[in-house]
Amino acid sequence: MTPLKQKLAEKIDQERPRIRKLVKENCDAVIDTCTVDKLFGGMRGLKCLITDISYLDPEEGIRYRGYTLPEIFKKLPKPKGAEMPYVEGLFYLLLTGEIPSEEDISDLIDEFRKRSTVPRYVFEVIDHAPSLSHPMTILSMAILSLHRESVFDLKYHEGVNKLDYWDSTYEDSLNLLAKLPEIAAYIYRKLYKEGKRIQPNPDLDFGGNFAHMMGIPKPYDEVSRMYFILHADHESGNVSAHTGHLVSSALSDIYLAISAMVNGLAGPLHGLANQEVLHWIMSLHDKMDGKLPTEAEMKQFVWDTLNAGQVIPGYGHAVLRKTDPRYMMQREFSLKYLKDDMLFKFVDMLYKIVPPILTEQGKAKNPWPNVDAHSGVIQMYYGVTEHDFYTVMFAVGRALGVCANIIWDRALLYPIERPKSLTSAMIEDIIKKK
Ligand code: NMX
Ligand code: MLT
Repeated sequence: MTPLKQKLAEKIDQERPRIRKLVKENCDAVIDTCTVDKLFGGMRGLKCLITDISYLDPEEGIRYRGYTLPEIFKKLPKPKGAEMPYVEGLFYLLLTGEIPSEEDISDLIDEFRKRSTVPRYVFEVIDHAPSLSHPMTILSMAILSLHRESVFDLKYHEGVNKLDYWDSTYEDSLNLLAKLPEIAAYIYRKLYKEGKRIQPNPDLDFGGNFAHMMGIPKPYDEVSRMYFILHADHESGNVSAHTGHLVSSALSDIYLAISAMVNGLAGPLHGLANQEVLHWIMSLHDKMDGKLPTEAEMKQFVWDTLNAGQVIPGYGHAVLRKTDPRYMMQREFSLKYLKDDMLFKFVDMLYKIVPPILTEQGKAKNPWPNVDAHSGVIQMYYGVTEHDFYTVMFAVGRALGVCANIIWDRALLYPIERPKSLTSAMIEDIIKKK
């Protein structure tokens, strides 16, 4: 057993009795109640999911295993001379709750390297995707095609003990994560760079290798590390994480679950918002003919979008009630490296103009920007000008958190998810009786 798997096995042995006791001794304790508002309102805020991997505070933002993002970026080990930490280190933290040592990271880099060979048929799936397929559709199909490699599926059909489900899920997760940077980068090269594949460099880390296979020189490796870490997890209730959990709760393997996760992320109210933000900003940029709009022109542009019955992409959030710290970290990065970039200036203006307008309109509960309001301009600055690709990178990052969650779901033997539904007439009846 590798040191990481060994550590995980020990943690699982500690956690299992704790959770069993918690449930056994408190099975009737009330945590939340489901009101009609929550029932018809997309279960907003309903406390009905569990994860120990991350927690989203409405005011503070995300914590991974108890650490804020600034703490994560400070504490996790970095490649020599780099500003951004190893993505491998983040995965180690999400999985074990511990900050890894340099040695732990080099073991994990090695593990990923051994598992990184992408089968030929995956490239063929990408090559033969119907023309005009969105990159997220192609990513989902590529991941789905790997289903035949599942170790979990094999062991399950051989008749494995349920206490060992996590073990083969861990194998599947590492096998998939090791391949994702190359799959994503190849989708990019196939769609936008005449299909010219760049072979992986076995000496590089997760983020560094992705940048290399995209064909973009340094410091894009730093951007990739930052991007994957920022997008890795956002507790369990968001559509992508919840979908991954839900699908895997049927004991569907990691390939089925992560492919489904990708499909959820591909919606414009979720991860696809990063692409929408760039389409939206570029429509104004093109109209302005290279000039920065005045404050009045920018305000008009925002109001025109709202008055057309559309949302302002990249603004608002179901849980957050302040500026997303993931936005702030990207803003700080941009102020350091691209403060004179024209598109950054658009984003900067929107940061000042949109929240008061959304507040004046009085609908959005959170008028502040989320992660997607910022990520695209950084990508544009470093040469990834194809907006439709941005959510693919979100998906690579998100897979790290969702895989860690699914491994723990299996370890703690969380059951198949199956809430109860009612008809609307039954709800009217319940209310009448009250
Ligand atoms: N622009 C215009 N209207 C908005 C916005 C916005 N950015 N955000 C919320 N509203 C509206 C919303 O459509 C709803 O209108 P109505 O009453 O007519 O149905 C009303 O304000 C109340 O919505 P909230 O309770 O504030 O937001 P909710 O929790 O339902 O939705 C989002 C959260 C994120 C889906 C929503 O804020 C939104 O559509 N934002 C724009 C898309 C976006 O940036 N999504 C990315 C989220 C982050 N991610 O990566 O997933
Ligand atoms: C996410 O990162 O998943 C988004 O911010 C959406 C959410 O948390 O609801």
